[in-house]
Amino acid sequence: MSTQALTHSPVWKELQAHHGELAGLHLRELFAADSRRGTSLTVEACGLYLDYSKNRVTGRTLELLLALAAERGLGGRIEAMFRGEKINTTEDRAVLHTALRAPRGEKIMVEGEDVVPAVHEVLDKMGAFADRVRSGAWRGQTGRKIRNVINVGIGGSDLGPVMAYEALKFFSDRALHCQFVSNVDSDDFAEAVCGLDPAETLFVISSKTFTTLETMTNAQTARDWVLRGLGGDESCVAKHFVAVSTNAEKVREFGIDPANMFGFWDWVGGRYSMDSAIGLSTMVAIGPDNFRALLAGFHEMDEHFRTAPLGENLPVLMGLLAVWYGDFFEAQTAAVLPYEQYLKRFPAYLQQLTMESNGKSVTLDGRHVDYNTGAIYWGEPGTNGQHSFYQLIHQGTHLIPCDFIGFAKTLNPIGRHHDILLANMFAQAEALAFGKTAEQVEAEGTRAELVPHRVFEGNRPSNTILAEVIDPQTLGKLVALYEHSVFTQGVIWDINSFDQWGVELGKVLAQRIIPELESQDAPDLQHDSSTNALIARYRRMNS
Ligand code: G6Q
Repeated sequence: MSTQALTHSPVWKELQAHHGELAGLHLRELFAADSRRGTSLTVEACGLYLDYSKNRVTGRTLELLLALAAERGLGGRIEAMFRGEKINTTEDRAVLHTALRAPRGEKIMVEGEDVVPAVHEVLDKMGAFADRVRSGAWRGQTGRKIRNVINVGIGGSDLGPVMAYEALKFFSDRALHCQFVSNVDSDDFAEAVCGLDPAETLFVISSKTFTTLETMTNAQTARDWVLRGLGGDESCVAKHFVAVSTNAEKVREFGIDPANMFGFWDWVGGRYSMDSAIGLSTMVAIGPDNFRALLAGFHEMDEHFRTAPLGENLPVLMGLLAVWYGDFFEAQTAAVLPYEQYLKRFPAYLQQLTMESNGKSVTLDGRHVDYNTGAIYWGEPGTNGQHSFYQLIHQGTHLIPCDFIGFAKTLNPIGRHHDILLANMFAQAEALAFGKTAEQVEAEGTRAELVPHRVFEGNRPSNTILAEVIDPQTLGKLVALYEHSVFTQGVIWDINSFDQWGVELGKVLAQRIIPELESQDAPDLQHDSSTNALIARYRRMNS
């Protein structure tokens, strides 16, 4: 791989010059100049159709971006990840979420050991457990069937499972009521268990480390709630709690039978873990076969990412376009707009995946970057967003590249809903790209003073991803698409997309402040004047 600083590379400089030439060009002109643009700037792979023609790019842009990828050694870096090299250098770990979805029989070596058999052993154990809960063979302490499954976890041990549960609700067993508790805010726990009977409730404590403050606090509260509800006999913990963790000792200490612990490995990063045992609650909800289909979808996209030429590679193209906007157009944010209600938590999931991965400002060898890295990701499902923030995307001063995600078919065909929904998605991408000129507005007879207010400049870029229907396999493909796009961006920026040191400082400071809030005697506060005053006021308000 090139060790030359990114912004000094000849390709980078060419991209800068090219951006200067292209910045004044309108998408209207690009489309007018090439009647085939809308079909040629597209790629179809793994059942996903990506239309990237409404981006501010030409053939030359793509050539240069692909040259940049080659110069940064993207192909070699992809191989290194799949091979299990320790590319997470600051934590000295391999990055092998791709091994979690490798088919039985494939070989992936980590420190001399093939990890694929162990992956399938855990999946089989999860499958047997999920079947027992779903069939009613697993009973609570009083012999009652489990009706409520509550995943307790946070960050990577929550966002993937919640997103997948919501996305695949159609495929879930409706006799089971699934809940997710993540926030240390007691409101979260209280509302999740409101009206539930502990005798019918199973908690899945999902924590890689089994030491995370929020999760352990909620797990302890859950334990108390179950014990209180079931007469205080400690033996009920084994019937109402299972754990997903890499820390067997802590799990045992909590009172969970290690036979009911589902393991994973340090080469699975939290935000890349929804397809590991962290997906246990997802599997209980949708069943082992659907979970396997989800994994098959992930794997199909993995293979595409690994083998497709860079210019026809969905995650690579999306990653390079993100670099193009972030570094050359100085776009600060990117919107993800699923026109599928089942994907309502997908933007929240992507926030962690993208921002915890690429929100970095030093290179792999510790030098401060002199270019933009990861953008701010956000979004809401369509059409709700249209009646909220789309105004700013259409007429505001910020350039916000958008990803529209839609499906040809709905799982709930009712009347005209789906055609109306998709018409809106196509219309928004069209309006953003082409806008409406002052001449067009005038020709409609608009009063002169209103014309500037009703002009849409257009030239707002977007991708459109169209797939057949939201199902387990497609969800796997979509998530893997974004995972690998994030990796592509990280490689170009020469950053470690797999650590998250930025979350540590606040955790440490909170541990210092907790006793200052709880102590009986006034603490000797040694923070800055603002933090001191806030703590003192909080204490007064609670006295
Ligand atoms: C993700 C992060 C982080 C992690 C949570 C929960 O990549 O590592 O979000 O998932 O902090 O950690 P535990 O699973 O260890 O409780």
